[in-house]
Amino acid sequence: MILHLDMDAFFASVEQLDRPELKGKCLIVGGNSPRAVVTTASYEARKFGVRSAMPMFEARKRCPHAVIVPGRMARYKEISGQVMALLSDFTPLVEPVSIDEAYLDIGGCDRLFGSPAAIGTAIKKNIFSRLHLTCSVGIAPLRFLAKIASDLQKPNGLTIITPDQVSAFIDQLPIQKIPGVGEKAQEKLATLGVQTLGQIRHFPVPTLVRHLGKFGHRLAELAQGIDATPVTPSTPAKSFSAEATLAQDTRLRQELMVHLLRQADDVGRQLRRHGVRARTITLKLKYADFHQITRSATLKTPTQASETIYQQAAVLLDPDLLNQPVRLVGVGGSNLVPAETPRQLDLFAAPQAKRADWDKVDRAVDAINLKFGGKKVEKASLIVPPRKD
Ligand code: TTP
Ligand code: MG
Repeated sequence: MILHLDMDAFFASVEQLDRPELKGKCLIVGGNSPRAVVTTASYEARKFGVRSAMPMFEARKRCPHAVIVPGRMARYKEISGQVMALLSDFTPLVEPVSIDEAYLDIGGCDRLFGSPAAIGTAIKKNIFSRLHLTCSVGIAPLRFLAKIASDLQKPNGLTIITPDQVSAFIDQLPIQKIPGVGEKAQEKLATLGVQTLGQIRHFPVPTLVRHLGKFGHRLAELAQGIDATPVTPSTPAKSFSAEATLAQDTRLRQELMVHLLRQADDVGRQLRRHGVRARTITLKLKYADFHQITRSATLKTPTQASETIYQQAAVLLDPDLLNQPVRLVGVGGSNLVPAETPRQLDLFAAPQAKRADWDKVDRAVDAINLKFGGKKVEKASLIVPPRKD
């Protein structure tokens, strides 16, 4: 069985999570300029007819009391990573397909978790209790039906199509519900008198191909209950990095160091989230004339500690490199090894007692930030002091 999961009103729900005063309210995520469109809207706002991709002026007309907030992509990506990590607790066969949806092959999960319904319920429960967000889940023997099913009872839905329901479901399935059938295909199919997927079976494949190209083949297969697309887990990352284009070009090392501190923090968090350590740390600089250099160092002991990454990046940022203005700075960790690999102890390092255990510090900070959402704990040196005026 294939499970498809899609978060409910994802960006809007994350905003309501981080700003509880917006819970239960009409909320629109999107720009505020005259040409802006709605990115997404809370289900409360959808009751007034607000939809993704609608011009903002139209959305405002339909729902004048809605709160409009700009998007925070970095935060949505962070939560998306947490959702995907949670899913991989159930099976390694997780294929993320967008920021808020994934397919899981739950074929092998039944011994551990029980029936497909039990697995779907457990996943929903887990996401809600750990991330305080709702999602909708569809489960079916075929991948395309799982996707359609997840949409049938949104929000907070769980829809299961059992093997013996597949044939009847296909017969009555409106053709526009099939992923990939856009307006054009729908028009062409209407000229053939096709309204449901079941009706596709009345046509020879060459006729379908003549009208729809390659997609005709695919529709013919789907109509027969064949969808061979496997769930393909994403290939593990080979490196993690963070970079920033500066508001103003600079030659000041101190200024670049502040960026490196933030970026090392970010890279460390990514490494820890993925359960890996980096053996190689790379500094990247792009100069005002756009030429770019990198400097790398290989550590004796692979790390996932933000502080170690920062210290190494600082060593790499030789003052000689700053003979011309810099427009972009970044840091990366590569040459990854699983975090559980036993580490060679550095026998000649400074006595352990005198060094802070940065691994522990990082883990505690990650846990607090995961629990409370967002960056509740940050390095003091990254906090901008309040202005006195
Ligand atoms: P969707 O899953 O399509 O929408 P959604 O999660 O907001 O709502 P639903 O409950 O119907 O699933 O998209 C996921 C996120 O992707 C969405 O929150 C915002 C973003 N998005 C865009 O940026 N542009 C778009 O046109 C759409 C549809 C979504
Ligand atoms: Mg969604």
